[in-house]
Order: sequence, then structure tokens, then C-alpha cells
Amino acid sequence: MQIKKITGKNYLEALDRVKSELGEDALILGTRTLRRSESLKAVSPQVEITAATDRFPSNPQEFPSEKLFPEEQSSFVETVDEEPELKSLVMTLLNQTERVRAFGIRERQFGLYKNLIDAGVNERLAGKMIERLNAESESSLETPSLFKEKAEMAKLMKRLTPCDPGFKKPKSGPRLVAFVGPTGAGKTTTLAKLAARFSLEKNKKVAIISLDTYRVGAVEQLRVYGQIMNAPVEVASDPDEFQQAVARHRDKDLILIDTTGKNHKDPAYPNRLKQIFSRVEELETHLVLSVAMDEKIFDSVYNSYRSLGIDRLLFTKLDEGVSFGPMFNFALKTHVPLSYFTDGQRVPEDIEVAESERVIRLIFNWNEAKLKAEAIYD
Ligand SMILES: Nc1nc2c(ncn2[C@@H]2O[C@H](COP(=O)(O)OP(=O)(O)OP(=O)(O)O)[C@@H](O)[C@H]2O)c(=O)[nH]1
Ligand SMILES: [Mg+2]
Repeated sequence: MQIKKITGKNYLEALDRVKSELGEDALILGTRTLRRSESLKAVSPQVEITAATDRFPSNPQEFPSEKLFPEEQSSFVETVDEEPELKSLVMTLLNQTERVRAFGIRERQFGLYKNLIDAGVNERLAGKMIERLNAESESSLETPSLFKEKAEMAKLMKRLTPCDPGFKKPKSGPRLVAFVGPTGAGKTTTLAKLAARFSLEKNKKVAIISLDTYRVGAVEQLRVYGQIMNAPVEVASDPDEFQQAVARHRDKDLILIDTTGKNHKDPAYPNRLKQIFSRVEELETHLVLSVAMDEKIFDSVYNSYRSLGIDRLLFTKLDEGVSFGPMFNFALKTHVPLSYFTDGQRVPEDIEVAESERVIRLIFNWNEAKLKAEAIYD
């Protein structure tokens, strides 16, 4: 980060200089009025702005507007991923107006920016997205209405949100899908919902393997569901047992694998799961996280399980969530697609395939009827 002090006759002039010298995305670190002794040549007091360049390109052309992901996403991934300590400290110290200026956000866009931040969208990501909107609308002579701008933002966010529900079909044999994640996230309940959906509604042959041998009652819970949906439930406690259980169900369409939720700081369990999963080929792993959890826990859990290879993110408890920006930040940051959402305790009703529109609706607090009436995505 390069830090520079730049002066002007007044704040606006100094700010213009900052932008021309350090680029539109320069960060304003501080502003002060110079005393006469400090600005000898000036008739009137001068303003000094301390500003810093960040590592993002100042030229919006470097983020071509029409690129769809993955290229488009990766430019934003950087935005959320890299949080140099100094920069985040500086950002915390700056008040919102200064932060807004630092991102080159226009006054009419404050509401939109605040909307995103209040929903928990990463500040720098929100800033970069608005910057992108501005770059895209630069050629247009009209000033877009707030509604139009929100709709454009929704479209951009929709393009950026990776979603991929369903399960991959392996070269041969059943689809093998494991659910991992912290305790209480909703792994067993979600697995039961999916088992019911696939067996009762889609008429697929489903088997369940539980690796949860730690908790009393964990397997009983699954056996009850298994009986209702006519799906056999097996328990495996080591790699051999797991391999044998999978082999016994080669005739199935889908094998769902439940795991125990453990303290996400304990590295031993993911390592053990890795050993167990290495006995089969083409196993797909869904990381189950609750939107009611703190965003920092997402990172910590992801880091402990990433050695397994996380194929999908599955968010639960949408009915209990108050802030949905973190889910959006996290999907962009990890670049792992969202698979399903759950929004209640009822099995099998409270589950839906993950769709980017839903994420955007949650962030803007839009309901379905309003969206349709206003044709936001047309
Ligand atoms: N409100 C709400 N509750 C849910 C949802 N999904 C699961 N639950 C509840 O969350 C609690 C924990 O769910 P489990 O499925 O047992 O969680 P788990 O991840 O299997 O937990 P461990 O086995 O301890 O690792 C239960 O009371 C579920 O009914 C949801 O979408 N919304
Ligand atoms: Mg469980």
C-alpha cells in the first residue's frame, strides 16, 4: 500500500487530486486543514488529504463488464479474500462517508450501499460491485433511478452467486454424497429431507450410511426416517466398514452419508473422515452451515474441512437467519456453489434447491410477489 499526502485549496480540489494521482479507488486515510504556517504560499488555508492506493486496478476497463463467471467471480473473490490488516484497520477507523468516498460511490448510491452493508455484504465487495455498476453505466447519458440501480445490482449479484443443486452422476454406481459440518448445523435433518425427496418423490433407490457413532440416539433418529421412506440405514465406524457398506448398496441410485458434527477447531476428525472417504471414488461433499452462525465460523469450519475437498455449500435455518450477506460473501469467497437451502424443521417439506434469486431476495428483503410485479430480473 502506497500512502501519500495531497493538498488542495479545499476538500473537493484535494479529493480530485487524490483521484487523479492515486486513482478512483484510493483510500482516504485522513483529512485536515493546514495552518497558515504550514502552507506558506496559500492565501487561504489549505486542506490536506492523506490517502493510500490499494491493490485494485483504478481503471474499470480491467474488469470487463460482460464477463460471466468464473472470470467475473474471481475478480470479486480477490476483493473479499484479501483483507490486509492495515487496510481493514484503516477501513474500520474511517467513518462511512469517507469509506463511501474511497470507493467512488455516488451520493445517490448511499442507500443501495447501506442496504448491502446492513444485510452483511462485505463492505469492499459492495464497493467493488457498485464500482462495476458505475463502469457499466458510464456510457449511458441518463442517471438511473434508485429502483433501476437496485435492479442492476440484483442482476450482477445473481450472475456472481454460484449455485449448483442436485448431485453429480459418477461414472458408475450410485451417487455418493456426504454431509459434513459443525454440530447442530442440521446435517442429519437435511439428509433425511433429501432422502425423502429422492425416494418418495423421485422414486430413487436410496441408502443411508451413518458415520455418527459418537452420539447416543443419532442412528435411531435416522432409522426412524429410513423406515418411513423405505431406505436402509447402515452404521460404519471405520474405513473397512464404510467400504463394505457402500459395496452392499451398489444397486442404489443414491447413498447419503451422515457424519458427526465436531468442534470445528479439532483437526483430528476431518483427517479421519478423509481416511474413510478415500476408500471410495467420486464422493461428493456438502459442507452444511447454518445462516444463524457467525460468519467467522464459516471460515474456521471451511478451513478445517477443506482438505476433504468441499464440492458444495448447503445453508440451513434460513427461517432463523437475520443476515444473509455472509452467505453471499462466503460463496463468492470460496467459489464453491450452493446446493440446497433449508428453512425449517419439518421433514421433508422444509428444503429447496439453491437459487441465486433467493439469495438476492433475502439480502434485499424482497418477497416473491414484489419481484414478479416489478420484473426485477427481466
Ligand atoms: N429452524 C430450523 N431448524 C433446523 C433446520 N434444520 C435443522 N434444524 C434443527 O436443528 C437441530 C440440529 O439438527 P441436526 O440435524 O440434528 O444437526 P446435525 O448437524 O446433524 O448435528 P450433529 O449431529 O450434532 O452434528 C435440530 O433441532 C433440527 O430440527 C432448519 O432449516 N431450520
Ligand atoms: Mg447429526
